[in-house]
Amino acid sequence: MNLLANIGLNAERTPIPEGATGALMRIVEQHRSGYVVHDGLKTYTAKALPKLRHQVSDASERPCVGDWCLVVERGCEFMIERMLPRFSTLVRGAAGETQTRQALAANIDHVLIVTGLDRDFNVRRIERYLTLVSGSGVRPTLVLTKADKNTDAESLRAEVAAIAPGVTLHLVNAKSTESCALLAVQLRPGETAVLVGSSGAGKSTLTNTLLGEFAQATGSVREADGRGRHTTVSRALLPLPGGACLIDTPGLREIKLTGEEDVADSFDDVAALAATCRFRDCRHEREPGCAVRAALEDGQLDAARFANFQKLSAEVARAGEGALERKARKSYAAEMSRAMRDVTRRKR
Ligand SMILES: Nc1nc2c(ncn2[C@@H]2O[C@H](COP(=O)(O)OP(=O)(O)OP(=O)(O)O)[C@@H](O)[C@H]2O)c(=O)[nH]1
Ligand SMILES: [Mg+2]
Ligand SMILES: [Zn+2]
Repeated sequence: MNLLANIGLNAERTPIPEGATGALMRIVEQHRSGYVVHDGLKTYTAKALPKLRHQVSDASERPCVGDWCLVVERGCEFMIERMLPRFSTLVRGAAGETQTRQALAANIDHVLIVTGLDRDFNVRRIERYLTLVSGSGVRPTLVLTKADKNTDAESLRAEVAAIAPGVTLHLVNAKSTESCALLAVQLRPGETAVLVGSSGAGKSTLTNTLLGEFAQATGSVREADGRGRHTTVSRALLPLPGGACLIDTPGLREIKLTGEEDVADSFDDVAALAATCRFRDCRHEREPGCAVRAALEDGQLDAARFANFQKLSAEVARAGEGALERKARKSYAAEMSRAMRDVTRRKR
C-alpha cells in the first residue's frame, strides 16, 4: 500500500472493494495495442478484458491513464479485470461528429493548461480549455511557456490574467528548473496532474524539467525536434521526484466540449453581468436594461471575449442535448434488459 502511495494512491478517495481479487495497479500508459500498469515498484504491459472496453455505456468509461484497476496474471499475460471507481475524470467530446466522450485522464487533482508564448498563443483557446475543465471539478492552472523567447511575455501574462481571475498562472521557461520551481512546489505529494495543450506548447519539455535527473531514466518522454509536430503520441503517467504524479499527453487537435461544462464558471465576469440584466432570459441582443450590452459599449467587457462566451455556451447547449439523448438511450436499454430478465424469470 505504501508503494502505491508513490504513484498517487489515496485509500480514502479510492477505496478498495471488499473481496477484490488481483493486484491493485495504476494505468500509467495507454496505447492502441494495450496498457502499461504500475504496481508502485515496476511496470507491466497489460491488456484489458474485452468487456471493459466494449460493454460500457460511454467510451469515456474505458480504462484510461490514471485509472486504478485490479490486475491478474494469466499465463504469461497481465489482464486488467476490474476498474475501480474514479474520483475525477477529464473528459472531452470525441473527435469527429460522434456524440461520444473520451476520457483524457482519470483520478487527477490538477489540470495544467499549457500555452506557448509563440504562434501557439491564443486567449480564446485558453478560454475554451478553462470551460472544458470547468465540467470536471478538477483545479485548473495556466502555464505560459517560452517566456524566454518573447520580449512581450509580461503583457501577455496580464492579458491571460484578465480572462482567468482567480486561476493560478505561471510564466516559465519550460527548459529551466529555476523558472519552474514555483510550479513544481504546487504539485503536492500524492496528487496527480495532467498536462494539456497544443502540440509544441512544451508539455514534454516541462515534464522533463520537473523530472529533473530522472528525465533520462524514464524514456517515456522525448525532446521535440521542432514545434507542433505531435512528438508525444501516447499518454503517460510519471512519478515526479517530489512525490506528485504527472501525466504527459499528446497535443490536442480538437477541444470538443461534452455538454457538462459550466460556462458561468469559466466566464464568471459575464455571468455576473448577465445576472443584473433586467430580464432573466435576456439574450443580450436588443433587450432593454441589458447589463452585458452596456458593459460592451463602455468597454468594461471585451467584445471578443463575449463572442467566445456566446459560442462556447451554444456548443455546451448543443452537446448537452446529445448527452440527454444518450442518457435516455441508456435508461431505455436498462429498462429493456430489466424487462428481459423479468420475462426469463417468469418462464422458469
Ligand atoms: N526556449 C524555449 N523552448 C521551449 C520551451 N518549451 C518548449 N520549448 C521547445 O518547444 C519545442 C516543443 O516542445 P515539446 O515539449 O516537445 O512540446 P509538446 O507540448 O510536448 O508537444 P507534443 O508532444 O507534440 O504535444 C521543443 O523544441 C522545446 O525545446 C520554453 O519554455 N522555452
Ligand atoms: Mg510532448
Ligand atoms: Zn442582457
